[in-house]
Amino acid sequence: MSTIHQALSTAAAKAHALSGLAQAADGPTPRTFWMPEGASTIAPGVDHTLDVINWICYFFFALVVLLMVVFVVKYRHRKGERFRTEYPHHNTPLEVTWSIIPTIIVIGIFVVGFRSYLDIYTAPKNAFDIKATAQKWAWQFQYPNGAQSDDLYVPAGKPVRIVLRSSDVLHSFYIPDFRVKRDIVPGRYTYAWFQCDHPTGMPGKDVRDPNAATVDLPMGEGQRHALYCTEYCGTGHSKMNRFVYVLDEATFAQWMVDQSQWMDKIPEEELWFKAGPKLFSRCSQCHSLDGTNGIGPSWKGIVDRVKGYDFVGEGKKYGTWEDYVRTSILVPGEYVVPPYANAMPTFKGQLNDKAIDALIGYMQNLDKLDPKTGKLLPTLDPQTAQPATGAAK
Ligand code: HEC
Ligand SMILES: [Cu+2]
Repeated sequence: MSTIHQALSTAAAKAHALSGLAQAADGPTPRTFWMPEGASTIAPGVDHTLDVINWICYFFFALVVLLMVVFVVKYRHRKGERFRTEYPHHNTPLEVTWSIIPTIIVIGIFVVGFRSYLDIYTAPKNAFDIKATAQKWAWQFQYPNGAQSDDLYVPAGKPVRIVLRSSDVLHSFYIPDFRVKRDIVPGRYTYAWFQCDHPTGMPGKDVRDPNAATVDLPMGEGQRHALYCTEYCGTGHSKMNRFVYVLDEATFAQWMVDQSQWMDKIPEEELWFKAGPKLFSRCSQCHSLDGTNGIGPSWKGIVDRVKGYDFVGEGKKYGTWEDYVRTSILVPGEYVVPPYANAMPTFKGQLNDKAIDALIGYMQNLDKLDPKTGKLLPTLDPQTAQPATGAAK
């Protein structure tokens, strides 16, 4: 299998190089009428297959329409004529021709398609593994050193294998610019792999245009790649939109280290406003701060509400309200707040004690946060969370 694969992919690479379809060394293949830009090593093969099939279709479309017009004119009914020709029943040479030629074409399509298929489905052995967990309605990416992120960050110039799992329903992992799409089935691991040789740089920096001031380039404008969930069978999959950032190897290594330690550098008492808003972005699809109830209850007034539960308090099931909140995050099904469904995913293994402390502090300080964005109020000093200059303490 692997030798066939190697032989075929070498052949494919040679064919692409010869036909000028090889990925340009200086950047992704540009966007075409049919396809977004092609930023992975398999993109040229996929696009080539599509082109071949398209051109065959154009050819036969033109042929059929042309013959139709010619026949309509040539064999049209003329006055006083009953039949212009004998009605033909059978024509062996013609039938053999229209069976053999399409068969050859279809086999050709199969060969071209199978070649890219093998490229797409067989991850190289030295691939860099990143775990992706899909859940209603978010992605969580985990890196070998324990770092986690909501957007996908990958190293440039080496194969990356994404190990996909779902913690609830079917999802589908899709990066159009990489021509990568794979379904995610609960209770099963699936893989997707790609290699992108062109760094996009960190968010907010565009390596291809260092002078570009804006972070929010429109999709397909080159700075970053869109990542979607394409399992459109529930209400929220269409909101699982994220970005892929491709970093050169040194930047990526540094990013992974920083990302795994981002909370360690923040002092305990500053966690709620320095880490809280970022952590809350993982809860905000379901919980609001402004009193609107969504998939889950709003956090407005959560501390008082929770303290009022009859199983919270000294000597009761949860000794303190913090205990209850902590359990809600790690074992959400243990107490399901009526009238809500048991729809919250567990964050066990994803949020450590420090992160949970940050969220508890966050809930205690909701009056200092913008209820719409979940960020610290702009009137407060971002370093101390105290009213900015001059205000009395
Ligand atoms: C997919 C939606 C969803 C996400 C994401 C989510 N939750 Fe929830 N959450 C719910 C639902 C639904 C409930 C109510 C049912 C229950 O108690 O399980 C709930 C309940 C809670 C409760 C109990 C509230 C109460 O009034 O008793 C806490 C605390 C909580 N969530 C914290 C979090 C935190 C912290 C995060 C982010 C790290 C988060 N949730 C992310 C859906 C979600
Ligand atoms: Cu999904």
